[in-house]
Amino acid sequence: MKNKTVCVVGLGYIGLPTAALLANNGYQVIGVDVDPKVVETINQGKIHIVEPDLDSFVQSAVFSGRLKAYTTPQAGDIFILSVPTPFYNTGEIPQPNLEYVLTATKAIAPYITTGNLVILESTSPVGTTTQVYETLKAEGVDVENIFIAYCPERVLPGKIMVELIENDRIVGGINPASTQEVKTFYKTFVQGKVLETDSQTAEMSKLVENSYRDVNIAFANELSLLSDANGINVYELIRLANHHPRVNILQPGCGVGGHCIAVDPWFLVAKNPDLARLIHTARKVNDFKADWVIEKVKSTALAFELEQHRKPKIACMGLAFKPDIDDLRESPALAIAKALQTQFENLLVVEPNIKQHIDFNLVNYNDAVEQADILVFLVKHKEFIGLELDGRLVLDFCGILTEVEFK
Ligand code: SAJ
Repeated sequence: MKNKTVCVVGLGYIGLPTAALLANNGYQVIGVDVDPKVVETINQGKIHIVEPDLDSFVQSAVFSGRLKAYTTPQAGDIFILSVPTPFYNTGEIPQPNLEYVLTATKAIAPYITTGNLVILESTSPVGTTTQVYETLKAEGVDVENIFIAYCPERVLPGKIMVELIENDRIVGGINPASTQEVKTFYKTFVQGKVLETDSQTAEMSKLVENSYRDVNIAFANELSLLSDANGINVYELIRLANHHPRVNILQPGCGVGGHCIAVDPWFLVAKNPDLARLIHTARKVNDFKADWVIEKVKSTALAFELEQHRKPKIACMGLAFKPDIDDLRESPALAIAKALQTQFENLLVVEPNIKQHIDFNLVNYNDAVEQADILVFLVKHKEFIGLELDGRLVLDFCGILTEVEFK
């Protein structure tokens, strides 16, 4: 199998690491991205995204001649689609946007020949692989004599190069022959188990994994509201409850962010709105948590003002969507800081993982601790742990004052 050529369409957080890994495993790889700057960067052996070890994988793949990037697809034996699947954020239930998947499918259609394997890796609503099949058929591809399958990725940003190799993978073909073909392919570079199913179950398993986390975090976030109303430390509460051998509650935060957990559950809700009631509610509970945080800061500031007869100086500690990263996509902390900036003059904003931000004059965390009247901890970055906070007015929305670990 390794003498084959793989065409990877979409060179983002999943496509580029996958392309580089395949090239380092002996495959000839064609990388495709619509952005000419991305293509140019990769062909220089460089990378356009932040991910540990990715640079050395890409460098060796490009310099060995096994990875070359283009702006349009080229002929190959295996085609991997790893393009974004965002959603249209209109109405009460956001709807999946399959434009990129279907455009990429049409783009590879002219290059597909008998015996080729087409794999969809993008997180997708149930039924999308069948849509890929239908689209290829409509484009004149002899779909009865090729293999088509879905294979979701489940890697953790920051550990992608390790998890792409070590994680178990789920593969599901549109028919048993496709499942076998795609399994044989992944087994050439994955050390984890490669588990077989059909394409619809594979699609749904990815959505279910991320919805499971969203629902569990929503439970924790709801507990944080109940605990606050009852004068209880929610982190202590969860730590104790998790000593039960069959209880494993995740941690509350200032909301749920990132481009996976906060997005994928909508694909289930959009498909079956009348049935996915718990998953829908979890999304709303997690989104509401950020609004609740804003109100909590405002009421604390008002109480301060009434007591001290001056407006407090407030510091927002952390902007990223989770600890120790520089990624601000869909970050509730960022949304909270933006909302507070409209209410409070001279808001101090701290994000140790980035140097500058268009909306804020970022300050050093030590300066913020020294200057602020109210410290609002939004993200549990390592820099904030163990800061001297005795006697300070602290609003802890991420467990900075308690020993808890985000899993
Ligand atoms: N969060 C909490 N409490 C927790 C854990 C997380 O509030 O106890 C929040 C985080 O602060 C963050 C959000 O949830 O805002 C998502 O963080 P995450 O670490 O759960 O997930 P991501 O988005 O970085 O990556 C996830 C990964 N899922 C995990 O189960 C850790 C990864 O395995 C998936 O492959 C990836 O989504 C994806 O591409 O779907």
